[in-house]
Amino acid sequence: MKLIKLLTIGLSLLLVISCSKTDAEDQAAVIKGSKSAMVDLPTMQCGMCERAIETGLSKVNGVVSIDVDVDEKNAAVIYEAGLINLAGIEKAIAKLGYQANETSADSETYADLAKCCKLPEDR
Ligand SMILES: [Cu+2]
Repeated sequence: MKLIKLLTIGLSLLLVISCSKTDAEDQAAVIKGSKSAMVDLPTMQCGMCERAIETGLSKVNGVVSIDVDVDEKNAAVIYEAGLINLAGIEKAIAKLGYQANETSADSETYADLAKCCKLPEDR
């Protein structure tokens, strides 16, 4: 009886250890495959732009995180290299109506942006 109880405890302990090991391995894989990049956002104007870009990009598959700096007009992006690349990120930002590095903003989306989010000459 005592042996069975000991065996059960040992087995469940082993299960817990192996489970937590898998989690750690998964996490390591995510960190290993992720890259970071700075993206210039020369046409962004205000906090509304910041929210629009952060919200829009956080929904894009492969984007781990995005931190937009309004004053510096750029964004720090962390992404899964196996799921998306920098060109894909630039394209996703352009689709939201903003220039990303050398990738021009989608003109239709740009036209629909709030006045304060457009370049001063387009207001
Ligand atoms: Cu704006």
